[in-house]
Amino acid sequence: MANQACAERPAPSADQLAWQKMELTMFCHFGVNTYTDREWGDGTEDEAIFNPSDLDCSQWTRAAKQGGFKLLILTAKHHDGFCLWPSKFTEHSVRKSPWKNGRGDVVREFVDACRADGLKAGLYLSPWDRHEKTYGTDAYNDYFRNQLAELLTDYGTLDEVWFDGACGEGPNGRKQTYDWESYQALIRKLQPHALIAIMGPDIRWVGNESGVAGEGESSVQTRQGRPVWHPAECDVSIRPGWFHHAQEDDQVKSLEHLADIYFKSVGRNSVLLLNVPPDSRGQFAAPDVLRLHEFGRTIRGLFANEIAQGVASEAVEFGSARTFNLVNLQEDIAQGERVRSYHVEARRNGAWVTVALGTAIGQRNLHRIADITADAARVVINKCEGEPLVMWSLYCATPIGPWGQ
Ligand code: FUL
Repeated sequence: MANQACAERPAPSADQLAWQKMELTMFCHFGVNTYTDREWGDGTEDEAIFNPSDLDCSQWTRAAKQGGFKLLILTAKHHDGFCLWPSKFTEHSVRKSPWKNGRGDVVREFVDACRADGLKAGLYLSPWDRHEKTYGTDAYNDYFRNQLAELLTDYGTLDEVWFDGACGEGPNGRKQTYDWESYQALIRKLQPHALIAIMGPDIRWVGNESGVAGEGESSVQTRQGRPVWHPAECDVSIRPGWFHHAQEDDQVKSLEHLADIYFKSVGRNSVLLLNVPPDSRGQFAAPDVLRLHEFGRTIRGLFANEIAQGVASEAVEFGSARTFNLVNLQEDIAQGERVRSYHVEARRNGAWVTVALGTAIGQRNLHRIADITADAARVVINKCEGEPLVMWSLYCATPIGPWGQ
């Protein structure tokens, strides 16, 4: 649960804090849709179609690491109801697939690969189930809790459980009343460190699937009239679809687009959840792997040439004129968010000019600015709740994507 000790200024729980500091997380959409070439299955898919020719989850984790990603989330069950693990509660799973003669378990291979590579693991479990016959009745809530319990008990520590709010009709044409409270209580009991995303209290959907947070995105949100810590997550796919479709292999987002997403998510105090879908072999396709390598190299490169760093309102003298085009600001969010308005100034020819401005800072704010040559810089805090706990740094980066607008 979020630390609500100070009602006026909420702060993250230790698990939320660790999650926010990861900044880069990855979604992996994989399942029967990978084989039917669809985005939403209808629940009538034959289990036999799920048959990865060469599943290699360590290929996913290697590529994720190269890209700088710290946590991966697998779609254990999507809306079609097909389970990537051999659930005891349904026949509609890998158990009925020819893959590994029905003895395969993608969830197991996934969590093992994450741990072997030092990455955190999370699972997506769709409450909407278009296959399960009990869907639309009370019995489905038991079914769903049973499946959750399997996943939360049999696969070691999980760091995130991701629920979307999709609630369509099941195979009987009925809709389900989800018992969210009981799902959440079960997660808290069985995996107290797992953060509950979207339909849960720990992680907030940013409100679009383009990977873009609002300027001044704040982790402090009002719930029932009270301020609470509810940080934003930006989910977006590296491709047009969430699942792999071979005909989209040439539509992997450009490096420029991904860099822009980085600045508009991580650079706006949010966690990026980038979807990279394995193909029918059970591996990331070559263009995605290449892009992840490029992305990791590019993001690391942004911060390679530091010009100056300072804290709060201190003015830092460079000693000589230096050129910079990237401003990084961070708050010590363990103490909550304090800054509510700031601007960044540089001294050029003896005069201070404003080069960037913003409202909330939080975990990180990044500003891509036009090259400026100056001999000193400072951050002016205009509005702050208490003492500002701000660190800032300036870089001379190689611009990528939209810059300085
Ligand atoms: C949505 C789903 O309907 C999409 O298929 C995808 O899984 C996305 C992340 O969440 O609610």
